[in-house]
Amino acid sequence: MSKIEEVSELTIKGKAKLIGAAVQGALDEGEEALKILNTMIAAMGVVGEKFKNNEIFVPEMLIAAKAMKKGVEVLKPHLAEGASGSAGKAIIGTVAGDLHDIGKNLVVMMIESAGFEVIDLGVDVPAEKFVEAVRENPDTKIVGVSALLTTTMPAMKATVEALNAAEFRDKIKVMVGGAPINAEFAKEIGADAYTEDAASAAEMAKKLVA
Ligand code: B1M
Repeated sequence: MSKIEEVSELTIKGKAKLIGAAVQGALDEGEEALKILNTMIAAMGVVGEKFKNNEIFVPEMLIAAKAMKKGVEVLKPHLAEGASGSAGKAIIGTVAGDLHDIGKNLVVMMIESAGFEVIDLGVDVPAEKFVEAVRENPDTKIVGVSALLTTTMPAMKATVEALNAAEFRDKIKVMVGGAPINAEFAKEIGADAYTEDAASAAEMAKKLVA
């Protein structure tokens, strides 16, 4: 089995203690960091399918997520350059009722690497907290909102609506993303941009503040 296949298997099985060495091994074998990351994302897709088919349950999803986080820690220096903060300030969080943070963390990492200073509000963030965070940081240029559940899409709508109603709206750009979100939904709720993945979120953030 190649190291990259091992990374996939260890993610699916949730082997957090072993995955770091496998990721390092894949890097040492010359695999691209982005390919290793995409392998882990695909493995999480397998985990999601298994959950959907009742082959595994929430605890197994959780340990797979822990393994992926460990793997990403090893990859991080190879994916993201040092943050400079020179591109401006970005505030990012996962909406109220939603605890998924792996995708959001990748967005944070890539946007930091694109030169932004990022304030990460974490998960389960109420709409008002996004608004307050911008008020506390009036130099904010980008607000990124993530949602992973169809059931938390209304919370994303409420968050974007709260931001749209705030006095600072013309000073920020609102970006949204996450597996159930698409460009049409983003437009419908009044966000400025939707992107499919973390790398394109960073590209878009740069474009929006240019
Ligand atoms: Co959850 N979960 N989960 N889960 N979970 C999904 C999302 C699900 C699709 C699994 C399935 O059924 N196939 C399903 C949602 C179904 C739906 O909504 N229709 C689901 C469910 C149902 C649930 C619970 C309700 C299960 C339950 O309790 N019965 C529950 C909800 C808890 C809650 O949030 N209130 C739950 C819980 C969990 C865990 C806590 C156990 C764990 C999360 C741990 C964590 O994040 N710390 C978990 C996991 C791991 C998953 C799967 C398996 C993996 C998610 C993931 O990290 N993917 C997931 C299945 C799947 O995704 N295929 C699943 C990898 C990650 C890199 O991708 O987050 O999509 P993603 O991020 C991408 C893009 O979406 C994008 O960029 C990233 C890639 O570059 N992106 C943005 C994300 N945010 C962005 C923001 C942007 C731009 C792009 O701009 C701001």
